[in-house]
Amino acid sequence: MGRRIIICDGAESARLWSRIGTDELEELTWIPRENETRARPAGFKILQGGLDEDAIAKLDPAEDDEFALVSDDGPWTRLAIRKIRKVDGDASILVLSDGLTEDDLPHHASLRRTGWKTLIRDDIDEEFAHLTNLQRVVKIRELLAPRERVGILVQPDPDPDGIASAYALRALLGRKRTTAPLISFGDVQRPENQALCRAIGIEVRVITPDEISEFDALVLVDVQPNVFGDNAPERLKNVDVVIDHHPERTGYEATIRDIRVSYGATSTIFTEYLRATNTEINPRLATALLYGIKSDTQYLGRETSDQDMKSFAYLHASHSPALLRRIERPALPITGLQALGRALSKSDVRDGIHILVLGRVREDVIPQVADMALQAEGAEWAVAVGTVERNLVFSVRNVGYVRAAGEVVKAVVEGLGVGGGHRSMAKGIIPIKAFREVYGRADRAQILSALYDAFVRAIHRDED
Ligand SMILES: [Mn+2]
Repeated sequence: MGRRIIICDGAESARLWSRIGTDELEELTWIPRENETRARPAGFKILQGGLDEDAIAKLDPAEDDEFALVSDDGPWTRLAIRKIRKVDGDASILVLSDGLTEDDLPHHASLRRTGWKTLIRDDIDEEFAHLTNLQRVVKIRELLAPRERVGILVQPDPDPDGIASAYALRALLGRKRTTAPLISFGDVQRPENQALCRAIGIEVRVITPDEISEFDALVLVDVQPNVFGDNAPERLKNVDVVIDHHPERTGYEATIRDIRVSYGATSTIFTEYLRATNTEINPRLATALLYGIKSDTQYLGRETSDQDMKSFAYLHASHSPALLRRIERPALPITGLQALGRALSKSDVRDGIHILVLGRVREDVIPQVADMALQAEGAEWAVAVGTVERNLVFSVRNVGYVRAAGEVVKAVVEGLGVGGGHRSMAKGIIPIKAFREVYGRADRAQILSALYDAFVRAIHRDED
């Protein structure tokens, strides 16, 4: 590695440089301004002969050496660049100046300019943001420390953002499941979310509204009391802490509330809390929060803030890819894979639609098969159908640049069942009885052809 030849214009520039700390690779020189002859900054040598090619040549710059010029003086800097170029026509030069812009400098291919303010301002703002978060956590800890049992309440059938946030809160409070259980009025339903709970070792305790009085403190994460409806227990009208990113609601009291509507995920708020307090984020916690942000923002898609991006990047460095894979691709039962094998042997892609009819399977197999089916060559739409209890349950995926999956599924189930979803993924349920009434039989061949026709119609509706 080459040296860095630092040339400072006057003692003040040199002192600024020494304040950021010097590196042993750096050759520190300065050129005194008038009346500065005795004020030698520590570690700096005078560039003997001043701004002159002979003086620069004496530094004996090698090919991989780099120069930095520190000055706010236009003529000084332009002269310095000219002299350096005389010694080395394609020298690399960094100009550090708050007073000069690119327009003040001659064109030189290997030249960059930046200023102290540019380098420091954002970091200062970030430090203040950390300080605000630190203060928040201090208040929350103060409030909850004397309480014996803290209930961390998430929404019924909590999503990854809620689960990860609750897990992070417990880490922040330094508590265990006995003194800070994760509670909900409804169990975790989706297989990925169950996999998340297993992976990080968190248990969601389903409680009845009456049981809420067992807790000495109540913290709501990723939810506000209003979603529990008018019949919610009285205790929910006055809670201790609310930390959320959904639009702020009224009609309840909270001693501390931290609601950040511009954030894509509550997990982002908790990542900031953890960073501000220098709390260790182990791979499990990092993975949970990363997955919380990823799923709430649909992989940093719509409604993602800068803060979500920053937290995601921060967590990415310490998350466990193996653990994330286990959450996102929960284990499939062998019977599910065998059903997939049978379905694949009868499948093809027609008009960009790939349908796999699985027969009777565990419900969580269906969305995973749909994900996989979209990988078939030529497929723009993938549909996986399974029989679960007395229903046909199907998951739909598309490539994203076609009609929204949610709309298509609504059209497919119209008059037969229920369904809906997002732009690129959706789910539908048709009772087998209703299917039979319309199509006569409910065998594989009939399901395949009926769904194929229904999807073609729904996808191309109002096209002509
Ligand atoms: Mn959320």
